[in-house]
Amino acid sequence: MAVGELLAGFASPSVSPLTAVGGAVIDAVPPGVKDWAVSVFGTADKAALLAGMALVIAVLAALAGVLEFRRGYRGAAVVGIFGAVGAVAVLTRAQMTPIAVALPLVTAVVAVVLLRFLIGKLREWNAGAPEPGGPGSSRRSFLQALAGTAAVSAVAGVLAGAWRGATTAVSEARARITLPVPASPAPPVPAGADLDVAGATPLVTPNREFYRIDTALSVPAVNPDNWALRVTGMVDREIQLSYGQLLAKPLTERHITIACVSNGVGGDLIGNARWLGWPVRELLALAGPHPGADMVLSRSTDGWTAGTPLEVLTDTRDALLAVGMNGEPLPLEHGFPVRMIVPGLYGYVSATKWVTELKVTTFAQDAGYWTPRGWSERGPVKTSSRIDVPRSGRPVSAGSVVFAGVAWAQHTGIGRVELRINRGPWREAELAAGLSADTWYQWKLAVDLTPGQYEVQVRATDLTGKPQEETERPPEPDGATGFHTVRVDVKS
Ligand SMILES: Nc1nc2c(c(=O)[nH]1)N[C@H]1C(S)=C(S)[C@@H](COP(=O)(O)O)O[C@H]1N2
Ligand SMILES: [Mo]
Repeated sequence: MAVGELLAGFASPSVSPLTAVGGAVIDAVPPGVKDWAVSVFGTADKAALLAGMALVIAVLAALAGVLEFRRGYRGAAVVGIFGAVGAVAVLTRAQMTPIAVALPLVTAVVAVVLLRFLIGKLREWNAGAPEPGGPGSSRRSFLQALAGTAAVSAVAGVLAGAWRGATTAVSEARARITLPVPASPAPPVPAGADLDVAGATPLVTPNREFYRIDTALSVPAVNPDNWALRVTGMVDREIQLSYGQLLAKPLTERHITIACVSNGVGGDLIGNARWLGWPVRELLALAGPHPGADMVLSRSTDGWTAGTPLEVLTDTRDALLAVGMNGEPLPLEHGFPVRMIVPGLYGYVSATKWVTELKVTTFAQDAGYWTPRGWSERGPVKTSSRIDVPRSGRPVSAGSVVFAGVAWAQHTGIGRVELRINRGPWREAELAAGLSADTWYQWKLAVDLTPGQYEVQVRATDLTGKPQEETERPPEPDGATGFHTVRVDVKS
């Protein structure tokens, strides 16, 4: 169990095997039992649950030992079932990830190996056969194996606990933060920006549903009290900024849509949030970049880097050192305490989470994390559009069928969205008001369809009249292109 918890600490901070089973138990017990537990144990209810789980696990472990001793693999079967129950518990969790599902199974495999090893030693002792190491040596060997197992478990358990403690401390520090009121608030959402079509993508993505992409095996736990940002490299003055100093700056709040370069046509690695932060250009103006510098290499606590063109960070757009997301401090997964958000660029060249350094440099001298790995040095977001309803392959009834979705042309704005059916003529869709040129726009179009199969495609044109690229290309090296196509099955 300790090994499983330790692995979870690194690979799956929000759900470990134990917290998944505990959470599933909490969800499954009837409200009456929950009320009873709270009334008996008060705020120690979670500790009581964990103690109860420890008791059940100890009893099951003893049972597995006895069964395995009597007949090989019976105990292993008990452990296997236990691991499967853990995996099912993880599947019921909202924070479920493939790694989190695998961990109870890994835990069970470790437990079976240990069980078979220890029972083997016990059998040797119990057999009363001549002992190669002299009398009492098989007993000693069993006890040594047992003590070794206990010691390794204790170390793994303590490490897992320490890691969890660090994350908990950062979560608590985050909960105590009150974000300042922005000096420049987000412009109000224009009437008609939200077309409110059932099943369509919400205009602003809730934090919980926001896509997450990063290379971090464990979510960095960065305490805001120890956080500092350094501006280094080709600057007149190096700058160091604390979290408190950052919050004291006049902050700007804006709706900005960010997208991942790996987002395939029609994909969901894109989200729109209201970000609160300090404009990066103001920080850079204090540092004074040298002439000749053309890139800012931003670095996160875990060493990940992004190379952003200096001009994008110093022009009039709202590139932010962001501290807030939809009115809350950044969630840990989305870069707490501070990240970069740059309108118009894919995340891999701009949106550094857990950012701690901005190095002013040149493209000739430095490269961000993904550039030597085959991705383009520059990553402007390509104009694109998506059909969200009806879902591809889902049958709909004949008559007026409402198509709806989103379209984005970062930092330019969307001028027009059109649909075509079975490669027929393009028909213009209703385009909602945009929140800004830096966010996606909603669109919808009702089309009369008789029963049959249809292929429906969408195309966006930006406000300068430039249509999105038709040629189908994969995300690598600088973003996918092509029209999103859905197949609709219209029933009578
Ligand atoms: N520290 C760090 N920041 C990072 C990344 C990363 O791997 N490490 N990935 C980037 C990429 S590729 C994207 S698309 C965005 C995603 O941000 P999100 O997870 O908040 O949606 O974060 C960017 N910031
Ligand atoms: Mo990305």
